Amino acid sequence: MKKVGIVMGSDSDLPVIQKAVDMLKSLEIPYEVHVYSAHRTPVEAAAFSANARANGFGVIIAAAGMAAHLAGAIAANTTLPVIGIPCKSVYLDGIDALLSTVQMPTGIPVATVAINGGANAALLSAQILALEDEALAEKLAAKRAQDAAKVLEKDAGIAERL
Ligand code: RP5
Repeated sequence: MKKVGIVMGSDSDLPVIQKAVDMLKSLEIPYEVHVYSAHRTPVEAAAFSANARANGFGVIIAAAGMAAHLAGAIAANTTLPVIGIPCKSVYLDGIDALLSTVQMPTGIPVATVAINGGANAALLSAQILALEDEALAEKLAAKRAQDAAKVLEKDAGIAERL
């Protein structure tokens, strides 16, 4: 199976990335995690992205906060699908990173998930890899069914209590 590359702009983004890592682990998807910044280490970020396809990656997740250029900078150097996670910082509740990540100009797409949406970034990358992997597609379908069963259990509990 191809790997998921996970890049965060700073180790302060780790709590968000941890959610993505946990989800990938639960689905037994191989991954690699790096701290590369679009601003502080632009050369390393570009090199990782430019070599990602040759290095066995199928999708890249890029998480950054504030003026979050990382996902766009990663996407600029690869035609692999790039999923951006806008991270919430202390000042603007993540709206700054959301707009920076989602508003990519035509030609260089970034699939942006919710602010701090680490788990969904992992699930979306799994769905992309599952296009060519029937066993993974079945795992994802089973997870959806389990999640739905949990909601229906809660529904029954609430109906009983109220
Ligand atoms: C961004 O700036 C990082 O992705 C992080 O979310 C934010 C703050 O970085 P630190 O100052 O905590 O390293 O580039």
